Amino acid sequence: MKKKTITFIAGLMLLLLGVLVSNHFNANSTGAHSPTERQVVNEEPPASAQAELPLRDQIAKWIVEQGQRDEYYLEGLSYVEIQLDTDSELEIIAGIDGGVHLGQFFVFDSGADGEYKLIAEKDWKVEQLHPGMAKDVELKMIFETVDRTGGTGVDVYEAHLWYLDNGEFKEVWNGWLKGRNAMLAGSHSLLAGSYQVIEGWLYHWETVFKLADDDVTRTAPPQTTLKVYRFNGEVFEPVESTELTEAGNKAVK
Ligand SMILES: [Ca+2]
Repeated sequence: MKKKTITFIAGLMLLLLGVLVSNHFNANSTGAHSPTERQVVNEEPPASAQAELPLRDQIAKWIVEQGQRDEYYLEGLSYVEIQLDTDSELEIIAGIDGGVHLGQFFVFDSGADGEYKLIAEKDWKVEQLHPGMAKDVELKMIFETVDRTGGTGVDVYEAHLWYLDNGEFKEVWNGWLKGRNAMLAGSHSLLAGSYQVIEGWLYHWETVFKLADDDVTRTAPPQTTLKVYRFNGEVFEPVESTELTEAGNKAVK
């Protein structure tokens, strides 16, 4: 009987020891889970942490969420923050450079809720995102963006004039600054263009040189044409040449 009692007590002690050791390991293993739980949390950061993404990543996200296309070459993304209108928030111009004549142009405006909205998406390949020459026409700040288009044997630089009106992007004029055409033998040409905006009128000149197939030899005297536009409160609309002729006749008289 004594031996049985000793065995029973020893067994009880072993059991107790077993429970203690088991609790100890459970406590440790619970501790070991903590970092895993933190990792899971890290995979889905709270909204406040998402708002702290680098701006370039945020812009890429807005383009994917708000853009018209299914896919974008986001590796070619660049942007500038810039003041384009009369509200104090900066607007954002972004561009995607997808190759020689491929690209997109975006303008984002900050809404009343502080969220940036995509207000313009154009298939323009823009080599300089910072817009040029803001013109004050009827108190509207008008900007210039030059887009490079073309294809095989054709290379065109086209100016686009635009402004923001209460969060709306409005293109008011477009015209060529340069055009090289070497697509077909016997009809190569070079176009050089320029424009000026003066007191609500826009003057656009184009000079065309016909070239031999070597793209150097001029085969005819250059031809220059002038087109005149007047701002109608919305866009620059062409002024009829008869109207200009009548004005010219009056000036001569
Ligand atoms: Ca602004």
